[in-house]
Amino acid sequence: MTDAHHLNVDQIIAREGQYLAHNYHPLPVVLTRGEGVWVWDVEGNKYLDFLSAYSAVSAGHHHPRILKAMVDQVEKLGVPSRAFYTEILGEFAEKLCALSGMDRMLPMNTGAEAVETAIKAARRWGYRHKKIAANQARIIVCEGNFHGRTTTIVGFSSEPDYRADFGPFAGGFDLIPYGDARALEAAITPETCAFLVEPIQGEGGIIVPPEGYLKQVQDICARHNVLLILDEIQTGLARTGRDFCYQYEIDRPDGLILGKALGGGVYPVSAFLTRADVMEVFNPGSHGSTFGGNPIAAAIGIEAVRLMHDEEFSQKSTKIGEQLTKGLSALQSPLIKEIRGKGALIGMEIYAHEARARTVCERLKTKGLLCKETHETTVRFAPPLIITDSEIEWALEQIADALQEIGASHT
Ligand code: IF1
Repeated sequence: MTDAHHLNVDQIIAREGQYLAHNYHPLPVVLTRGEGVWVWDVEGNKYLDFLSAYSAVSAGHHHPRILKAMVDQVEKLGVPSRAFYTEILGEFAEKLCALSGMDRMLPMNTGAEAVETAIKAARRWGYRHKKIAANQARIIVCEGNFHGRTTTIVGFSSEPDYRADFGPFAGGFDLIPYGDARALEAAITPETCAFLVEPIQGEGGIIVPPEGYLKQVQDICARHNVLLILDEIQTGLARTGRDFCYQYEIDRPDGLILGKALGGGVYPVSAFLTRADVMEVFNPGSHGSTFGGNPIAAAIGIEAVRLMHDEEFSQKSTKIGEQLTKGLSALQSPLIKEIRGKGALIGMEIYAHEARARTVCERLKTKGLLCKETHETTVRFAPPLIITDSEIEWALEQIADALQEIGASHT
């Protein structure tokens, strides 16, 4: 067993290759420290984090208020399990319900667990309130969806790579095109209990639906007594310029799924929130999690929400989005097919015949900017919401140079 301090980058990467599953294809950089919007690799190179761990690090790395909340709590009480009450979990639940307008919250850890919780709640509500025949409940989802990696969830993914040879899958899901409200109405049957959808598809490529889509699907769901459940694991908590992305169009959904930034960039914290009549389907013993709702998670979640308001992350996110979109559009690069997104969740689509998004990310890494491709042609930009204007300007310069160099290498 070799101590990491005596291995060089290649040896560290090789060791991951030898002892870990190859379920990721990371950029060839070995990170060792993070502070605010900056991260450092083991060779001392500094990088601007333009991915924020897929929006989990909205508050930046190592935010002092998050760290203090975490340490203060863990020094008092860490993980007593839900076999007992704690004073802080109720405070966390009350805060999230007040923030979202939902009645009740069920705390979990990862996003996928909160999505699975929502699926269980919707189905049981379907049987016990909508009187759907036993085991016939159906949930409508969208092509291009990403809701996590469990076998239930990948069972309704439209992405072959996420599903291949992981079957047999749970049934009861119907796929419709994203952004098409009419397709939703056409797909609803008496057995439909819920419509599960992302307000903006993240992994799908930062796909923003047509204006008014959420309002339309909310009206359709209400008319057909179908629960509108929004997965805001990536779009939530100020990432798109509002506390929740749905607030651009509607008051509140019937169900809301949160994760990522709820954990302050240091801890897995997720939650499913919904109406009282839906959440009451859970009785003691019907659902749970060893770590779900532990005091450390609650303390971090409370501070993450406080921080979001105190540091005006939604306003910052809007400004970041405006500056980034304006700057990227001004590049007038022949490689850029489209710039899309909302707030600080931006996708830059590259013409497939010009370059792969991965090539752009690899070139940006050499310039000290870290971001990640999604699929072949989209580069995802999601910087921490504490980033400054000048840091964004610096990032835009690196992006301009990278696109210029890649373009030039073609001629
Ligand atoms: C990976 C990206 C992927 C999510 C939404 C649920 C989950 C996610 C909208 C599940 C998680 C992560 C997972 C990670 C990469 C990243 C991701 F879109 F954010 F980039 F994959 F699509 N709903 N997204 O985005 O939450 O269980 O991971 O906590 O799996 O590669 P989780």
